Amino acid sequence: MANKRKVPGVRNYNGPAGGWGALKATATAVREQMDTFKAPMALLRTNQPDGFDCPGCAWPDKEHKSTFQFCENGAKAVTWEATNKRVTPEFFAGHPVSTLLQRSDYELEDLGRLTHPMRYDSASDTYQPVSWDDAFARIGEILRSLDPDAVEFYTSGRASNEAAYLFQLFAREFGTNNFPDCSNMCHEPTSVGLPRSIGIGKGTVSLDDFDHCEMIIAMGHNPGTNHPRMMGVLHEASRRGVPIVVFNPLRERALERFADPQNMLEMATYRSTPIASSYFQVKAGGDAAALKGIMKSLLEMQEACGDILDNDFIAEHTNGFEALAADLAATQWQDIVRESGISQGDLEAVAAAYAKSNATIITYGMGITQHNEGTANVRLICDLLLLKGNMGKEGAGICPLRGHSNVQGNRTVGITEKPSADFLGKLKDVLGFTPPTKHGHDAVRAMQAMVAGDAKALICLGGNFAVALPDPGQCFAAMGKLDLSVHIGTKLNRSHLLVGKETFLFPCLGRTEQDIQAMGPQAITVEDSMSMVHASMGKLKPASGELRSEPAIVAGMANATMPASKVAWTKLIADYGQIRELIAKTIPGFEDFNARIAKPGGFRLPLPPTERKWTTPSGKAEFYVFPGLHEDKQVHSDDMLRLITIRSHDQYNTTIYAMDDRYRGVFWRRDVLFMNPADMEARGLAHGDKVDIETLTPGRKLRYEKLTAIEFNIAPGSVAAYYPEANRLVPLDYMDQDSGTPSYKSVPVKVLSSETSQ
Ligand SMILES: Nc1nc2c(c(=O)[nH]1)N[C@H]1C(S)=C(S)[C@@H](COP(=O)(O)OP(=O)(O)OC[C@H]3O[C@@H](n4cnc5c(=O)[nH]c(N)nc54)[C@H](O)[C@@H]3O)O[C@H]1N2
Ligand SMILES: Nc1nc2c(c(=O)[nH]1)N[C@H]1C(S)=C(S)[C@@H](COP(=O)(O)OP(=O)(O)OC[C@H]3O[C@@H](n4cnc5c(=O)[nH]c(N)nc54)[C@H](O)[C@@H]3O)O[C@H]1N2
Ligand SMILES: [Mo]
Repeated sequence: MANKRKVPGVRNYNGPAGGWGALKATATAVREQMDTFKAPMALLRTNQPDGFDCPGCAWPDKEHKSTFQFCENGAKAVTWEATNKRVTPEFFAGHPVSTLLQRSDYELEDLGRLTHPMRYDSASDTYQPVSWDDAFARIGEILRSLDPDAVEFYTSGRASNEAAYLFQLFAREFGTNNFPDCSNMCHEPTSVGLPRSIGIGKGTVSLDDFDHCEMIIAMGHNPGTNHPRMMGVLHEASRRGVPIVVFNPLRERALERFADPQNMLEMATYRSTPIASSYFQVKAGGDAAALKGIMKSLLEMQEACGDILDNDFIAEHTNGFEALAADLAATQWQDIVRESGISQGDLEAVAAAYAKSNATIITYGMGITQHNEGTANVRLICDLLLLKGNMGKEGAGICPLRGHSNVQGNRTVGITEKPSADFLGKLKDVLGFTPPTKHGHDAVRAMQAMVAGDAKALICLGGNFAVALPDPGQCFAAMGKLDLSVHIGTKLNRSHLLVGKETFLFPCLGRTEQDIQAMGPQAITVEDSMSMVHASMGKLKPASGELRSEPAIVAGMANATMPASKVAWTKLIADYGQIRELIAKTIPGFEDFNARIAKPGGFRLPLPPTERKWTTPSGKAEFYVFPGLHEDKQVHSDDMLRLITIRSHDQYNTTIYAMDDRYRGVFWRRDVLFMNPADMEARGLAHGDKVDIETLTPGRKLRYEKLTAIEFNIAPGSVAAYYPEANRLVPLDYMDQDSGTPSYKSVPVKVLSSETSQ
């Protein structure tokens, strides 16, 4: 690489993750968004027993007492919400929607917080202020004229349990189970796969388990950026000598080396701690093959020397071992090596380390779920854990890293398009209306219904629906066909500007802000990645006097839509404790909800697998057989590469905080394609060349032109580009059939030099 051409904004990053760079970035986030006197108050209140839950990620804290002030990306999430910048009615009056659409996603959100309820006026092509009551009345009028199943109710995972619970009551009393939500693009394979294997769609480990584990396998997640508070746990485990085995196509710096900003010695001496003890650059979509290889090797070891598997556990607690063993025996090593991109020797070494460990945790993220075989991947992880009884044992278990800070809670309180009969029965008994039983739409199906013109209205409790989904060419146009769209948000984004016949934009309180209702200040609750439920109380003065809370906005719409509603909306809003009473009566595990959140740290929802209880139909944990290794047989092309879409370090999903990706060495730009040098050479490309990318799946022709190809340490055969820009290459119907989650991390593509392609 000595004589590599210089590419503007691209350079090697040689330091560890964390360290002084993280402290500096925290200070910059504060300086650019907030008053310096307000910032310490906000940051110090984050994840404290009487403060608010960090809107950054769903990683838990011990007794909800975090060392948050050192989490760089948490600080970005808080300062971004608590910014001094505002988007006022005067601003909207001077900026027609068509001109705002010219701005980048970064520029749109950086305009600041929304301050007033607004309604789109097509004559002037501007958003105009509207009173809350007039807006609610008009929305009610339109909704009443529609078939309930033509209305989509989207949830993004920042909404509180209370807001989400009211949202699902509104939709179900209105008459539909159409609940597209961000989880459908994220951890749905977990929600679908885990119940089939172990009876519940949630992770089984607690923070304490990390203190007792003997091995960690980290698959397909980038915690230095997306779950920075997890780095403390990995740092600690590494210092204890726990092997940490990483599977990731990209060399992610935080998984290699990390300097803990709380460790005085490391900070003072500029030292860092290695994180991964072994780093395997699996091919995009190659995890199923890698997992099968590790398991095949374990069974071979068992045959050779016995005493490797936990046979008592397998006999007492599981079903289906023989079928799994037969499938693994029939799977050939050469196929495993080809599909995973990892040698037989390496997979055998992982199996040997795993065999030795008495307690193993497997952590995983989007690198596992966002594939055609996402659900199978999740279930294969379970298989590997079950073979050695690594469930319901201290220091062991499965640890999905959830995305949005309350996405797990939203699902728990009823945001699902496939509700159980039990839950619907409880709603009927307690609330007195008959909820619909017909299954509704998830995120992709909701968008497909909009594209087809069958869905007429979309109500978004947060998020950036059209930008988060694949194929903007279809999604953006479909937004314009709607009779009604309603967005509840904190900051302006592109989905808000893709207006329909009538569109309303409602500004809401953020998690950091005080929420005062008729009965006084209100707390909300959230559930973290480890099923801990706790209260969160905003402390900052709201960004504008006109803001309403999410529960109040949902209740306002529901009241105006259903004058004869059985739900006492106004009473529920006066005191959120009343909403929690309803949750306690209709959702298992929430008994004494109000009393239990009074305790700092809250409480843990029931997780039967931690007691080796399996709520599957058979009453046992189920081994799963994944036939074959390959994820799709439709695409054959010798020069195919698999495209991974990833988050930069300065981004929160579709929210772009700034234009850098420090740990990957990319600065002030996002228009790059990360490539393996050998793949570049094979295509006659040099570092810095412009390339055009084409999707190879049958169907719509998807293209992204003039990205700058850069050499990166990424598995051969895999390329990576930033989400959401690269969504123009992801087909809307290319997904995991079990869960409906788009294959955002393994799109078959062809990369051509821009000079030669046409
Ligand atoms: N600061 C910040 N925090 C966040 C978010 C954010 O955008 N910014 N988003 C939140 C949300 S909603 C979510 S879901 C999580 C996302 O957190 P992550 O799960 O960490 O998500 P990604 O950054 O999309 O990518 C994960 C990693 O998977 C790897 N990968 C890609 N393909 C494969 C594969 O085939 N196999 C394997 N083994 N690895 C692969 C990529 O190289 C990358 O390192 O973070 C949450 N927290
Ligand atoms: N190509 C590709 N696409 C992906 C992914 C990928 O890895 N690759 N990841 C997928 C994943 S994991 C996810 S979770 C989805 C994310 O999809 P979404 O959840 O829909 O998107 P976000 O970018 O998180 O939403 C940002 C908007 O939320 C609003 N907001 C922020 N805070 C609040 C709040 O407190 N209340 C309300 N009401 N609104 C608020 C703001 O207006 C902001 O503009 O994207 C998915 N899309
Ligand atoms: Mo997510």
